[in-house]
Amino acid sequence: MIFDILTLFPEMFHSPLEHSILGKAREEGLIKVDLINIRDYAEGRHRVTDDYPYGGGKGMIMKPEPIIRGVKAIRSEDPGAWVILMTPQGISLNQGVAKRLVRLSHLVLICGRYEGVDERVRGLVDEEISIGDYVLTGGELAALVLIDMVSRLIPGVLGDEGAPEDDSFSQGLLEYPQYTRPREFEGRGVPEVLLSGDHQAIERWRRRETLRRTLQRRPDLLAKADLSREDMEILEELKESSGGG
Ligand code: 6GU
Repeated sequence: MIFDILTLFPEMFHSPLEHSILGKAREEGLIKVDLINIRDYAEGRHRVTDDYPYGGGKGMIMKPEPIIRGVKAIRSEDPGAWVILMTPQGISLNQGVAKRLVRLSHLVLICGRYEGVDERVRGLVDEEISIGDYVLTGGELAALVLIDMVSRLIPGVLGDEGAPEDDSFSQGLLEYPQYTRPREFEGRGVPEVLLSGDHQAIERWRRRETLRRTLQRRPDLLAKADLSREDMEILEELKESSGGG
């Protein structure tokens, strides 16, 4: 998977892409991240990339020409590149969107900054993506979130670190509680069943805790989840024992 990043701040990407799983994925050639400075496509002695908004108002707007030139340069090499504008006005990124994007081979992420991007950039992108209903100072952190989410879905990237199928959200539910050594810490133990060696009992306990946690914290997810008859029965029990509702 190739990620091309169009940004005014390529340095913001260095550390997150150098370490841990993403660093290893890059070393192994499973992902390739090219950082492209939008300023390199700006013209004139000062290579200006932003300007005042027509009609007045606060803040600066990113000029269209440098971004559009950058995108055209990438598309001239690979007409199949999928171009995404990172903006709070886009569709919300979630696990389903990441699963769709991982099927593509070349993503181009445009990171908006300042108060916005000239509307004419919107005309040439394939889609616009936001990472949630809050405001960031720019699209760089959002692009990193997207790269991380998509990369870990590429076969081989996670290795022994875990299987994406077990994650919170991949089945539309929250993950069950996990414990490691020590067996007792500051007077708090580990649930007995996890020490029992009874794998069936452990699976049942984990499913129940997954359902309990999702019911408590994210009941909205239960409506969309793929639940068995047994799951439904456990949920009814959990609702009764927590005092109805
Ligand atoms: Cl993609 N950009 C900015 N600036 N803020 C955001 C965002 C993106 N997604 C959520 N908030």
